[in-house]
Amino acid sequence: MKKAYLLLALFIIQSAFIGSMAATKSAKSPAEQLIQRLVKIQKKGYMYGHQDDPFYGITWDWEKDRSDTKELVGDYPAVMGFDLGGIELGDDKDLDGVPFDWAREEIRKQYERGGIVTISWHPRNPLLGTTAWIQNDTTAYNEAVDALKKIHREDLIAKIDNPKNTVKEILPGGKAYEKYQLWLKRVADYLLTLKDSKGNQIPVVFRPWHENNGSWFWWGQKLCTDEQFHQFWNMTQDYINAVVVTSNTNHPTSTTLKDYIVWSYSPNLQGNWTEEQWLVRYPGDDRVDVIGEDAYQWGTEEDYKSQLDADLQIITSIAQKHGKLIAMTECGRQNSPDPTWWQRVFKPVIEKYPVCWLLPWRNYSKDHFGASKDAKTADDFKAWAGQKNFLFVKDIKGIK
Ligand code: BMA
Repeated sequence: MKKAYLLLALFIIQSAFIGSMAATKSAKSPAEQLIQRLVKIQKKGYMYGHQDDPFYGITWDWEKDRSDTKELVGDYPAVMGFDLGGIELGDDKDLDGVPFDWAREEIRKQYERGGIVTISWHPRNPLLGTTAWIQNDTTAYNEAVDALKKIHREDLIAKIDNPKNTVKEILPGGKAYEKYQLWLKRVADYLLTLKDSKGNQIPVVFRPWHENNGSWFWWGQKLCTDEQFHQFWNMTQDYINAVVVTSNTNHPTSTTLKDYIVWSYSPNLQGNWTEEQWLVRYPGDDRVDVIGEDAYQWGTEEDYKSQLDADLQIITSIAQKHGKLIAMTECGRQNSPDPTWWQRVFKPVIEKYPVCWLLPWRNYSKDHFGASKDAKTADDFKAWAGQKNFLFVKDIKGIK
């Protein structure tokens, strides 16, 4: 009898031990695993990313199974970018015409081929109903104020919604608070539908409130205070993170969206940051895992190179001190006027820093930034893509 009890006790202890090992193993959430994977990938090189890659290119649109990247270099981008602009209103297409159902399918395909998914969001203005871009709103507001002043109706000015108050008005107690909560629900509802073929939630990088050091979006530098920006970021993140994920058979302990989202923070090219300045609106180490920036060449080549270099130096130093990854979250030269741009201008700067990925924006007929056989930069890009440390999806597939 005693021996039987002893055996039973041993069996229980052993099972508990194995059980706890399994628990420790699965205790890493899919988001944490993705971060670990990104760290490993970064040691091998930098990934190519592209916005809206499977939906349209320079000379085609809305055709299935096409990709400007694949048609040029024979492989898909390692990172694919998608946007949620429009989901907040319940639209079925995003602001660039991409059906959300189709995007969901491409997100699944990209995940299942071993690639990485990053999602941005250009929501409308929740106070005014206009676009994410603030310029037209501020112009209209200023014109209305001038007109009212001319007829001496200063009393009415306070009653017009000032676009500069958008962030303030979506915080608790603000006019657009309820509306913004609904918008967050719609974003979370869509994120919850991102499942693999087995029904498991797909981990993604989410990158809201980008380019916030500029003042062209309603969440920009001059449109809210530092304090408001932090409250706004935190409210957005806390809402989404807390949403419960149901079908998670592979990861039973990963029960909310927090476990499936890698948060990315990406201001715009600035050129003269100090670390202290950069950190003022940084959401914090417990809130962000990938820091980066959006850096297009709009001006001269010399300015671009020196600004990019200066920014990457600052960002790299911050990333090293804070244990973060860095990425060029948007980049490129509009409509590729210079056939040698990638390797001559961009690459030498990028290669000085531990960039995990670089993601040129979308390619469509009027406007393009990414690689394509239809761009003047095709040969230059193709040559660069042949370099061992420039990674496309097949190069990262095996890195788990
Ligand atoms: C901008 C432009 C716009 C587009 C937006 C969101 O940079 O490309 O045309 O609507 O990004 O993708």
